[in-house]
Amino acid sequence: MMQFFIALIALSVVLPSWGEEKFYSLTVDTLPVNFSGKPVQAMAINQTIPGPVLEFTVGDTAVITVTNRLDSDASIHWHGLLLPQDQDGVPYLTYFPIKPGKSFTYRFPITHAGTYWYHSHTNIDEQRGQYGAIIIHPKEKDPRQYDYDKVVQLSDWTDEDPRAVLNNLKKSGEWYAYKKHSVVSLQGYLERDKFDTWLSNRWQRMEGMDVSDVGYDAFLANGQQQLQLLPQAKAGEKVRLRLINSAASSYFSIEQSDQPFIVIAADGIDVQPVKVKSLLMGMAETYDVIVTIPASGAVNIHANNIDGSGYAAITIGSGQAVPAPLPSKPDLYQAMDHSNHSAHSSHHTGHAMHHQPAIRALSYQQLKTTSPVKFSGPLREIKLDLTGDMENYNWSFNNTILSNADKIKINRGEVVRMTFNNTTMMRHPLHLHGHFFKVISGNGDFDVIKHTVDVGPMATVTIEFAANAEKDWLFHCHNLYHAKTGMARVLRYSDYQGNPAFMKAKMASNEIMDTDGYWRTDTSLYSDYISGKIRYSNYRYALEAEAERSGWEESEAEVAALYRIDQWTQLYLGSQYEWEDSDWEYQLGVRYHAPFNIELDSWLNDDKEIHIGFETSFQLTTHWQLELEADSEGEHGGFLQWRNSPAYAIGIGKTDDTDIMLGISATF
Ligand SMILES: [Cu+2]
Repeated sequence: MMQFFIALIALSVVLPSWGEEKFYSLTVDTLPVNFSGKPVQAMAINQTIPGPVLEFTVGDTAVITVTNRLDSDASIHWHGLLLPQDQDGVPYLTYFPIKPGKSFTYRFPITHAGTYWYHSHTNIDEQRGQYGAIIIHPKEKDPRQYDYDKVVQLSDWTDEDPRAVLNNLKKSGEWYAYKKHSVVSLQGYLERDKFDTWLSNRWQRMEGMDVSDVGYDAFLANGQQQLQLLPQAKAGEKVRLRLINSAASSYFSIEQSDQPFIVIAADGIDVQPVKVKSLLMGMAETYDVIVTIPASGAVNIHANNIDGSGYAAITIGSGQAVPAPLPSKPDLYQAMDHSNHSAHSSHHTGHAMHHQPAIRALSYQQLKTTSPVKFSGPLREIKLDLTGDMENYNWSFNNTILSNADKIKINRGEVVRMTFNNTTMMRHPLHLHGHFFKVISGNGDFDVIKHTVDVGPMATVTIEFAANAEKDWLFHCHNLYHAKTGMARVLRYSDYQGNPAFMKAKMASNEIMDTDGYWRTDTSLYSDYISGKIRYSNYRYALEAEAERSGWEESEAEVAALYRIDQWTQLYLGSQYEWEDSDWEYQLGVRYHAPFNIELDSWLNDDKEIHIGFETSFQLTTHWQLELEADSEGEHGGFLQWRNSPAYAIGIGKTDDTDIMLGISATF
């Protein structure tokens, strides 16, 4: 803890460089990998995934040269380290990205001990393999007893290009439901005798619970699905595991069926030892735990993705280990009652405990610092709603994406209290660069100190930190797909003017922006009906072009420009051409995603009449979907489709102009 105070004090003045220089050289390059049976090009650091473990001792000066051998920009951020702002490694905020073929040498003092990590902060490249661990040893020998010290760095792997993953999520937040086996259907509700829950969830415009976004091909511990550690370890020996969740969008529950874990540090900072059965780890969190090798000679640990889609296995020692629990499928058929907190696994919400609990899953409330930490200074309060939805796959704070938001101004010397109110059904691990904060959890001066905090569905979490640095620091959700679509803010020390050259360079770069547009194309080919629709949209605007030929005599084409007012409402200006009357009609309309998941469309034509249409679909079973549409001009249709992927379906359908017909549809 003392080192931590020294770090805080050191950072309040301009950081001096001192101590022994410790050199590392990191090269970012492509690497052919095969994690799932499919050969893919990854992006690796020094040709390994994860990259090398960097070790330092408090008092060292880190001198790290990063060379970029990719044909795109690179950057490395030192996650959890307190360091001078221009060494933080966030492109266009703290420095310029490292261009292809170029190098950048970081140089910063190592001021606090613990388990940390480093990763790319460019686009979603971290997902491709650009991460590694950092161990910082205290100056004096660690008084805690253990025989071995090992890093276990967890991650998620997809064979798809992460940019394609993001584009798919933009087509539909449910794009990966088939891959994750998490399709929620009416049949599922009925089987659970929950028809009323289906009704009320649909009324709230939700089909079911969302636990995760992406469908992954593998979950890795130190780059392996089955990690074997320390075959030489003997029964009774103690292993310090430095667990790091470097996944891009996966929460892991760390579980075993043997001896409990003893947690000794969270996010690098020592805590009073606490025995737990399991730990929930949000992206970017780290925990140091002591594991004792049981009499069998081996222990088996699973990092289970909380969406139930898979796990990474870690076996320590040699012998017949008791198998760790397999991932359990979350209940996706819960009522989306926003006041019903008990419906969600709340590992982290700190309700005050009145009696010592049995050994259970870790909560922040169970974590206490080893010595009291007090911040003093004028209080600044910042309230952020965590906002977003799977429907449009937009994520933000206070319904405003990073590029549209003002910087959050703070003054040096203040105590900054941030309150997060999660209005979504997803967990968000929020990370603040350059500062540690207290998670207010009922332990007063002993509240746990962290750099990343998990905020559960519909939960409220408060943090406090001492504003003792300078310039700009990023604050963002560590779900990389959420951060990239806008769930981020810049905290600015009010005496800093910013560097306009950063923004100029960013606009000229190929950095993914939260204002970027994404494509979606839908086509249907039925025996008596053909349609094609192409859509280009960003967080606010959309352009659509659609052509339809029904019954081989009625053809129409439509173009529209849409403006999103809020999550549910879009205004549009459109033009429609009908071959029958061979004329163009202009339309001014509103689309509203109404309760019960009904798409309402109301528009005014040149005929000065108001027209109304509706469209809805029902996921009847895992594979069968029913789509219905009708409008006030008498057009109507229904399609019953079978699908086993978000991209393709076969079906039967009928419109007012056709007989019953067969066909296929595709989305890409
Ligand atoms: Cu998030």
